[in-house]
Amino acid sequence: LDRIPHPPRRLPLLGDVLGVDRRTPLQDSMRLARELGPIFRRRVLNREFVFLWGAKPAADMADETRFAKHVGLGVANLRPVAGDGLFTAYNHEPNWQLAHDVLAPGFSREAMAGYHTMMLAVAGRLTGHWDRELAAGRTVDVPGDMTRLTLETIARTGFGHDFGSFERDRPHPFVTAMVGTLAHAQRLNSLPMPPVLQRRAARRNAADIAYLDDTVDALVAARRDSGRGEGDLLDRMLETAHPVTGERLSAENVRKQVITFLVAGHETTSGALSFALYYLAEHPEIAARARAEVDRVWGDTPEPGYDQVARLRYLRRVLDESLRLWPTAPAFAREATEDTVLAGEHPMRRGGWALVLTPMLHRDPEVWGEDAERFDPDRFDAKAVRARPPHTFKPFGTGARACVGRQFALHEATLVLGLLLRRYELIPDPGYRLKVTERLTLMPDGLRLGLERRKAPV
Ligand code: MNH
Repeated sequence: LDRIPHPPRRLPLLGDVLGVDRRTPLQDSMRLARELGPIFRRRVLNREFVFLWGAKPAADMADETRFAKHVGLGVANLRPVAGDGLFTAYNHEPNWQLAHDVLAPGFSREAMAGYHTMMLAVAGRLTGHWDRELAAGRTVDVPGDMTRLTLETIARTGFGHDFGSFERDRPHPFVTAMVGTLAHAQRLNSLPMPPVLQRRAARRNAADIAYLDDTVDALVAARRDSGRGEGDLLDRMLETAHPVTGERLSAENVRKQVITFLVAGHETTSGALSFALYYLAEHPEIAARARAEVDRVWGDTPEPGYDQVARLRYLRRVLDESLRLWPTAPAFAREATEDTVLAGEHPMRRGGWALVLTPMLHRDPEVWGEDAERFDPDRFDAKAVRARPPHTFKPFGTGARACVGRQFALHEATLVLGLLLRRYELIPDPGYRLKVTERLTLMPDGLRLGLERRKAPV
């Protein structure tokens, strides 16, 4: 550990807290990464954390025979919210394997094709809303509207539920409570707060969790009363027995899974869509190329089919490139499952762990070149991808505990970006400078875009 660099001015007791801001732990770590190099440590109070982002150590940590997911920091802080749900479960908890085996088929190709029509219906509510904003001469609230969209999408496809987000001016209380718990989990890792504030925050957090639990309990009770839904995730959670053991998810675990999917299933996708729209508006030539592809692949069909989304190759690269620069779940933790040496250099004890800083891994100049900060979707054309070493692009984490919702998120986001490009020209606000807010996930703060209806196609 001693050989790993840390910030030069370390305070007694408090640790490495100079120049850090409770609201931007990730961007502070990115700054430190640039100063200290591919592997470094930070101390907060008496706790020492190792961060890494160099392509070599990060790729080594992807080795599933020596490393596994570590439930720590932000993820561990979410245990009171999401319990032993898929995202926050410890590797050894039996409910992880059980829920994984029962729920993974909910993300198969067939299942996804079934969600497609529901995704289209929700996207129609977004364009309806944007048409009205445009008619009223207003700009649109990108992160707010993307959050409405992705929450309604996961609620509908997962649980047959409608939060009415587009009919509300303010976010649904479920979103407010969820954002509250995420921000709380993030604050717990950073600078200590005075006890009075700590107690107040803990009370608020308990109330937020109670609200999430109550909302979900009502949703589940309604389903139990009404019988089967449309073959969605909730049906799966309530009815499917494990293919081998015959075991089912307990009622308490179902509650934690529903919360997990409602939270994990929308916040990150909303950020990914928002960043992609930011870059598309900033780069009209890239937007024009993506739009031409949509016109070519979709023609004038009013409703693109499931397969027509996967064929938007260039638009997918736009999305990948956005997730490269701003992976909206910006870090994941890995622990050694045996005594080992990381990247041939750093001895690690079994159970020792480190945080992989994805936005910096995605900017390592040795992999991405000296212009790594530049937005360029062609980095993801097939030839460039083949030329890169493995494990250098990790927006969805790695290994057995990687994101189960990956295809879901990519399908939803590509579909929606295609629909928006086909319908509107995006007009950036010349005064806007990208500002990233953090609440465990990332979001472009205050991004508003002007719209113009396209004249020619649909
Ligand atoms: Mn998702 C795990 C990123 C969309 C449900 N997700 C992860 C991890 C990352 C991640 C990173 C691994 C975290 C870790 O190692 O600790 N997820 C994303 C991103 C998007 C996303 C960047 C969108 C873009 N995720 C979604 C969607 C869903 C979802 C959509 C559900 C519909 N994610 C999950 C679940 C897990 C997860 C559940 C935990 C999987 C497991 O551990 O078995």
